Amino acid sequence: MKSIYLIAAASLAAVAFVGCDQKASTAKNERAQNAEASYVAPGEKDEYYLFYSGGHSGQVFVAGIPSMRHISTIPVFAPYPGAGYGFDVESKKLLGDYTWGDVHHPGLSQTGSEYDGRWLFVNDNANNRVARIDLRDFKTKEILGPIPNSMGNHGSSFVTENTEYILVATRFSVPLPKGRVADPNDYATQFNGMVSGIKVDPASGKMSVGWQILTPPFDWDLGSTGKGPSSGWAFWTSYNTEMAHTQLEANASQKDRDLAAVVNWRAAEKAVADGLATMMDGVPVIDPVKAPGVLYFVGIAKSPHGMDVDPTGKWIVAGGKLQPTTTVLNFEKIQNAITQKDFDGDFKGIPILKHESVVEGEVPVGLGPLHTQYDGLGNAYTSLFIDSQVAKWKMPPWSEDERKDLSKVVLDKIPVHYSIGHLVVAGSDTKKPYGKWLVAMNKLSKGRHLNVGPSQPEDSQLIDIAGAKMKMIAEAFAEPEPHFAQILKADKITPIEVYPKEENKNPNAIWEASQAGQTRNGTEVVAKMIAIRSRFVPDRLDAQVGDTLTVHVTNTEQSTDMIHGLGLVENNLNITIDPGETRTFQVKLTKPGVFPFYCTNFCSALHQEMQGYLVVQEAGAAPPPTASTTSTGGNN
Ligand code: RUQ
Ligand code: CUA
Repeated sequence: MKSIYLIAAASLAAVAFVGCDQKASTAKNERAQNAEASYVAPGEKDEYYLFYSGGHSGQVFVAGIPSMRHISTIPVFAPYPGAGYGFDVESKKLLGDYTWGDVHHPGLSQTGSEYDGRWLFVNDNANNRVARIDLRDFKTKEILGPIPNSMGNHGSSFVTENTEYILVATRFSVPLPKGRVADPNDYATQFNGMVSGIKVDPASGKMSVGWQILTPPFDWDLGSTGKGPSSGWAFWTSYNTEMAHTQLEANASQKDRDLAAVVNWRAAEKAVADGLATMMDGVPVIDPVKAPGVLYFVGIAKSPHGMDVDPTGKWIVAGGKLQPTTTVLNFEKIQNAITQKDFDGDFKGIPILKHESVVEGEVPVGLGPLHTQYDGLGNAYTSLFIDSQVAKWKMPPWSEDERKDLSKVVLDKIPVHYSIGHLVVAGSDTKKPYGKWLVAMNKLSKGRHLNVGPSQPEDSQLIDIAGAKMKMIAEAFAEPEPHFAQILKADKITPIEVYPKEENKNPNAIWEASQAGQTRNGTEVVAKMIAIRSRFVPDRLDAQVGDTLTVHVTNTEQSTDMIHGLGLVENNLNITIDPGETRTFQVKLTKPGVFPFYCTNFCSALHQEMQGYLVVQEAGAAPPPTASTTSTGGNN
């Protein structure tokens, strides 16, 4: 959530008021019913996965719906010793020089505008990256970035209808290419934003920067991709059409409308193919003034935030956080305005579609509308940050009567606790939402959980949207800091439980104790090790100060949940190795001594006995033995 101080100030009184109210959110007679609705009995399983972003924790959290139990943490942009992430060679390489990220908007891969259960993409607002998590094993497989010519990757990760691209837009504008310095006083002429198409290989999921579209220095906010009639298009809101570079809370809120971007990403692809792009930092960059048809603007309600395409692909809804309405754009009208050149002038050469010609209506949903989700039954659900409510309203087509007074299409409101940011309806961004459940992700949730000191726990709430009236069902803690989430039906995927031995193509994998041991080449000491219940083979390593020790550990188990860890005392190292997996760690040895290593992941009754020693002699000591296999393999 961006700092929206104006709103925060305006809402402070209301928040303080409800904050003192200790009453439950549900009536007493409903509680048993509600408890049952979210109850997943011991031994039973949830029906949906909830993947929610971990904000500045840099991680992704997985919960079950309807129980709302947190069931897993997927480390992405930050080390996580619990999964041994960020300590072994492979995951260190993924993280590069960074130890944190700011995860905002997870996006599930799609085929034909439906979730295909292959990957989850997440953005890093802080270090301009996109990561790909494989849903086969729930692990981060790739981190792309920092993306060239791109600063503040907030407006992503928006997946196109067949996962052709992850579309991303910049939150911050800077002088480009990166590294060029210009005076912020020359913001309007020297700074630029960018929309990028991150290409996804359909077979492997591998990402690469496909092309970029140069934009004026607005702060691009949230976006959404088209489908059906709007196939091939994408939409982003912006704030700071004023092009302010100081005190944005006031200076970027001057105009009554801000400009949203209407992007034809297929036209962008074509512009590059037609040679209309110029290379900048290795990426073909399109100047939309020289490639007409790629980018249009349209004015929408002041300081907007969310921009969400509905399941039919006909309507695009923007939330105007400083205006109590959502703006509903009609894609058919957008097409007509483009063909008829029905423009309201231009901004730096980019045509502005005439607002009146493309807007279907502005729905008075309440104060501080941020994000909109859909149930696929013609209803929209908008989070109201200031009102701390979710508003349910009817999507077009509207009757004559409703058009005259759009307050009539607002069907229901439910209080949430408290200031809601994002909300998610199961499958909302697909052509066939699952509906049924809505999760509200709230901020400033003071007093909702046991008092744990100044860091007040955040809060998410499960709302039943199956009936005419929304029903508050359950509440759960959300790790900081949830922004957006995706809900996937559990039966859409079948994650593996072990890595099949025959799939392990790691050249350093070993499966027999007889292959285990260490070798030395100058100051390079390389060991191949087996981890199996409940021993390491070898369980003694020998080296000396100044050596670089590389250890390839293979967990030769093929049974579910037989994970081993390897923590090396006083060397800041902990890896975990899943069944059938080979992981490599490397340490530069700087101090002499005998350093125990031990299994950090409980694996058996003799887990505690799973340990060994690294003997590090002083530099120049008599060369240590080259191999020291002390026991043979096999199960206990
Ligand atoms: S933003 S709510 Cu990325 Cu809406 Cu935070
Ligand atoms: Cu292996 Cu604990």
